[in-house]
Amino acid sequence: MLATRIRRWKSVALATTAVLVGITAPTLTATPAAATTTAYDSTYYKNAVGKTGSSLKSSLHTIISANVSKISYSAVWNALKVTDQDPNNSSNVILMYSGASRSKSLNGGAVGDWNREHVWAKSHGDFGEVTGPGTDLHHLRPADVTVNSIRGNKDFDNGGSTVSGGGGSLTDSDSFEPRDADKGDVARMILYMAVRYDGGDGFADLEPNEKVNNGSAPYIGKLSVLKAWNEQDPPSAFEEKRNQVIYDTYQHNRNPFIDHPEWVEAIW
Ligand SMILES: [Ca+2]
Ligand SMILES: [Ca+2]
Repeated sequence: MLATRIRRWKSVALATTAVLVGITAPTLTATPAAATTTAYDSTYYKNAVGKTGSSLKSSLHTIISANVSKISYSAVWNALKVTDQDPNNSSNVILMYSGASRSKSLNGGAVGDWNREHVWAKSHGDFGEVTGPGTDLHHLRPADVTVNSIRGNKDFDNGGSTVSGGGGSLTDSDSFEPRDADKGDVARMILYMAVRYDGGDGFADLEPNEKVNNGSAPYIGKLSVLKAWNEQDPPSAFEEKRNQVIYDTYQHNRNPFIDHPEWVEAIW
């Protein structure tokens, strides 16, 4: 609650500034994420607060890997119906990339359905759909079947042509750019995965890099673009709520970059 309250205040302040200087909010000018205080700093994050660099990353890895409940891939369907519920229509979920609101009952594999998008493409590190990174709700989102297929296993970068039904997302032969409202979400999910999976649990050590065309290597690019996206699109109430639901109800771990977006720059 504390984090939400402070961030709402920051959003108001940013919007006011944008109006004063005569530009349209939300601005896409990247400014470093301000340090945030959350209700979890003296508890969940107590061993990480005050650290930077590899020391912070290592502390966060320990924190977010401890006492985690893992769910099966089939259980992901029902979990997403809760974590990604449309705040304005409890029968629907909000889809990644397109931003569309679609009936929860249209989960499946046909055109017009929504399915389970691995934002960290499951081929990058080849973890598939087995319980672990393949079922980690912190990077799984409902997405339109067709848009999900267009994203495929592409790395993230700016540019390309318009994705049909993609809500303003762009793509070219080797990369995908989500619509503006999902840019920060993508960045924080990718960087969560990099901290959570460090090679010690039978899965690959996932890490961001500066490339596209990473293929099946356990990397996702481009880090510099993801860092900019984290700043351009700060955590929303929707993103904070899903982090809380995953923590309270499903996995009992948090995405530190939703709570503390400034930790992206502190590590990378
Ligand atoms: Ca967002
Ligand atoms: Ca890693």
